[in-house]
Amino acid sequence: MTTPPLAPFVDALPLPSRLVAAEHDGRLTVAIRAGQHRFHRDLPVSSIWGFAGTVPGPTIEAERGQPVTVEWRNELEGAFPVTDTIAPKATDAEGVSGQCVPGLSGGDPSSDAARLTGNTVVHLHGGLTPASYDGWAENLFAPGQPAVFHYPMIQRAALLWYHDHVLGITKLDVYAGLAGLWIVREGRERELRLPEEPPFEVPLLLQDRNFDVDEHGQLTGRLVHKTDPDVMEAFPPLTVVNGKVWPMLDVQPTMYRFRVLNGSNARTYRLVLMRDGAPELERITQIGTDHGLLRAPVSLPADGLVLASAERADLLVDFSGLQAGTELTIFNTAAAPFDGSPFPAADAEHAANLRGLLPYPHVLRLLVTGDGSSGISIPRELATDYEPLSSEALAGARRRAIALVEREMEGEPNMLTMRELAVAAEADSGPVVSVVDGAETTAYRVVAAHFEDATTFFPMLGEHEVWQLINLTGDTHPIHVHLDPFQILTRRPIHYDIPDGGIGERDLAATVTLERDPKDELDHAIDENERGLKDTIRVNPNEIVEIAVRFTNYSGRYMYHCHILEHEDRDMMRPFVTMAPELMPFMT
Ligand SMILES: [Cu+2]
Repeated sequence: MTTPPLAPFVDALPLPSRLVAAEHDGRLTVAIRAGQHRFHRDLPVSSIWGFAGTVPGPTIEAERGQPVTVEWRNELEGAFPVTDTIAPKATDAEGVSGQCVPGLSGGDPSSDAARLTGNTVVHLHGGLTPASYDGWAENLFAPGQPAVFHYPMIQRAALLWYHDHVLGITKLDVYAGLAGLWIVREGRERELRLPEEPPFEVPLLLQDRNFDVDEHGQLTGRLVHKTDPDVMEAFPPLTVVNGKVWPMLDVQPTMYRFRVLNGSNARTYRLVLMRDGAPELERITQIGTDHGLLRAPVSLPADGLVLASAERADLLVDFSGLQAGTELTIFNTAAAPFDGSPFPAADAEHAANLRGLLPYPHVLRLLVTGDGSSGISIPRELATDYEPLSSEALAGARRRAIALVEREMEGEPNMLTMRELAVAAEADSGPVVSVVDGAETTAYRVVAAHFEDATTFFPMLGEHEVWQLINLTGDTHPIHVHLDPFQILTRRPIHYDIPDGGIGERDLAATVTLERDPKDELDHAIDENERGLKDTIRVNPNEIVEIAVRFTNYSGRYMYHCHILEHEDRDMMRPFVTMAPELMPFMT
């Protein structure tokens, strides 16, 4: 399609440095600093902002039940290292999106971004963290201001990640490099004899990046965050794994454990392992998801492993039986913006799609070296500490409904909102959202739309709730709830009608029918690998997803939001306040 601007598979996959909490008595100091990073052998060094000044930041390793205190020491200084721009046109004369090529595509560098001075706040994604330390998006610390956060680590073993969460600029700060992995470990995983630590446990942080070019068209290494008038999310063309563009990893012919996180701003990946032009997904067994182990291992979906922004997968990958010199490659087949559309795994090498903002499907090359074989068998039973919840078991649970809505804006990027719905009273006048489920129709009205609207969700600690996420947009949104994990209950097809002018600044008029649209080609199935403890769930177009949440230990003000960072920053985020039950009589 187009020649890659950089040679794929020439740099070795870097492994982030490890910061093992137990070796520091649970007390860590992480400086947040400007730094220099080389994303590819043939690229000049890039200026970045990173934890410990590195991309990615160090991987923090903690043990379940052993609290960790981190002094996040904001030492950011100097100019903001990313050029933010909106290309004036979505495509060039040949119809190629500016997002698929390096450079600014005629866009002006944003002067607002250039003025950023390093206010930050750190959120541990997936952490069961007291509200004070959860990284509320407005509780910032400027350079020089200390932040000491306590993480109790009373939670299951899982791959978490920490990243900047500043209101309105998370997309820029994370893009600049402010992200790192955090692994919680525990005895159960050791009982199962799962690989722990490199070389056989390999973290893979996937991100996409773009760079500026000089007057000769040569890549400069300067990070570019570019959107366009048609697509408000950044979908940069180059896939970066652990900070390198299209790296390669030597593997022995044995069992590996890949801990995969999609840390991209907006891009969803659908990963397919290929050898000699054919998929070898059967080499991969998924044992865990966002909040750790599944109850039993599962195969990947036939099309490949889908991970939207912030989703994680714990994979066992069996390279045994492969001869030295064998090459395998992981490709991404997901077009952007992602809408759930399928793509056959067998065609993964040919998934490049300029219209789908996927000019290069390459992700990672694996080269088998040496010989040997796997002594590891995959346990049949994994987690024993949770049960799947049924809708029936939750019949009496408090229910909440949220409509995901995109509002077209003239001359500026669209706004996305999570509109919290309440059952309309008889006396209510004005627009309503009618949800038609068979013979039953429920009329709702919007009670909150914007981040700064008053809080309407006050879940009680210890009680299950069912949240209904109703997607009234054309794209898949990965919805993330802070604090405790949840389980997906149902994913149901809908069709909907929004009358002209139905999407107001706050009001919403729509009719949502729980029936498949005849033109809808998605299967709206729940994948086996989603039936675990999740903190981020994909809500596809023409779909209602129901999740069961239960908040446990910590009272306070938290956030839930779309994890497409350009959406989160453009208002697709809302607060909720977890409450101790005995305080409820005092809340009116
Ligand atoms: Cu979104």
